[in-house]
Amino acid sequence: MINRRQFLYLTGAGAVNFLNMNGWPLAKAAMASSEKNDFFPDVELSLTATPSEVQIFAGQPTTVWQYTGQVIKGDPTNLMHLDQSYLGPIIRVRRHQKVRIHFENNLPARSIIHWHGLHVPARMDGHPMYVISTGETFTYDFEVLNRAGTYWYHPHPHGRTGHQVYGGLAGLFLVSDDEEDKLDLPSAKLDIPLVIQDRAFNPDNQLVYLPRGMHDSMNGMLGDSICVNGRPDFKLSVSTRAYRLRILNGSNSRIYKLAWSDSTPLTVIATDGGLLEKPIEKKYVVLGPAERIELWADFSKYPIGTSLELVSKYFEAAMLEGDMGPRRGMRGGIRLPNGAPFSVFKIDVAGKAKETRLLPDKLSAIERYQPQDADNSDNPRRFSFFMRHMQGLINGRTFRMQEVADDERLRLNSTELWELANDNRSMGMMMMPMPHPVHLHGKQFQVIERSGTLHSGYVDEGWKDTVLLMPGERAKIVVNFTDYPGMFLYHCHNLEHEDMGMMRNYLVS
Ligand SMILES: [Cu+2]
Repeated sequence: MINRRQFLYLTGAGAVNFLNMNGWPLAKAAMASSEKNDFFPDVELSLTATPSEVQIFAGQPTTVWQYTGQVIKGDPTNLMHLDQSYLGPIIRVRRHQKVRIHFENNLPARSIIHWHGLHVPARMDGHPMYVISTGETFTYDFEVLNRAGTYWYHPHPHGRTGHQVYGGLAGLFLVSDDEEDKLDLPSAKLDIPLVIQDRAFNPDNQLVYLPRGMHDSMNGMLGDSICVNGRPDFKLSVSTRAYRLRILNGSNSRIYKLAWSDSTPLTVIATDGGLLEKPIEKKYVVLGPAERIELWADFSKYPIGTSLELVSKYFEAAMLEGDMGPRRGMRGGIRLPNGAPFSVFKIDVAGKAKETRLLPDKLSAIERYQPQDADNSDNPRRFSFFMRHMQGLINGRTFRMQEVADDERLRLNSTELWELANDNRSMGMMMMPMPHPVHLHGKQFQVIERSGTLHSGYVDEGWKDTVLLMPGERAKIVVNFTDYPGMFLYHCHNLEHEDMGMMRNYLVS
């Protein structure tokens, strides 16, 4: 079905008309029009954000906010719908495809979509200054330049991102490419998306957001129901063969310390920005909000009837380093605090497979950066993340929509060394210790150095767009700003911290 607005657009009535009908200022529409002249999409999709109901439990359905999608041009496999889930459809495209996505806002709130991890022009990145109101449409045009990997999309309206993502607005954005094809990794039904999110439900099966107010917003939203693909009772039935598990931590604030219940090491094949050079084994993997890992999970060694679990193990979420010694942070009566152990989902080994695939020794080629590769290697740009007086701060500054400070201005075509710090102490005052997962928009970077207590659970071997900093931790990253001038965000991806202002712009020019 093509609605009237799309029809006008497709018949060449012109982008300006289309945009003006949606109440955009003329200057913005004209700019969009000139950009569109030479853009011929391979894939064209519509994504609508709308209030909806999902049957999660027996009895009353749960009211959610949901993305629904349609393929306007392309292949039906460009969108994969999850059954009985509040999550949006999985977008599947190939590298170098040109993608046009019409985002239609049917929510009773302003919103905009951010393509998390994708390297797209500033105007296509979902900066909150581009929010649209109820009934309006924002059209995204971009070429997919990213490597094959597990990316995702979610809303980004300032001050409401936590609320909207929690309500159900999120989906995976999977990219494949020729390099990945050659590996012949487990595909189709053996390639399993797993979006892990915690939620709190009231006795009427409705989502509860920040029930304890201020204390909760400092910790962030922490629910006591662990949902996988939108289901609190998620179970995976597998046969005795190898699977590719794509795991996204889509939680607002929860950190997972993932491990197999039988202590088999995890075999990690990819991170935020796609495949690693070679598989690596980990006793456990620590995954902060927004981070992704892909696992190679071979069940061929298990007898039929085996039950396994992916678990999240205990860790100390609010460790104070130095002379204070370990101490629990403020937890305000949260039933399942960050660091508490639980089962994420169950796996039943139910079927016998005739054959299994073998794990490739080499997955990809990654050119590793050294600190001296950065143009500012003797003088890293330093960003310090902390919370004070209910305000999220980066280098002491909170978010302002259009503001860029001197130390946030970068040169196009530069390679930069950044030092990110989670500071417990600022100006001699003791700050409340809390983790900060730091995300850069529009870029994949490399983590070249870091400190920390959960160190052995970090996978820093590949490309990343989000790096978890536990209290007192620091990480050095190298980022390359070779193209796409303009204003992009960097922020804490604890969504409540982000909404409290722990977000800033960087400007590439
Ligand atoms: Cu934070």
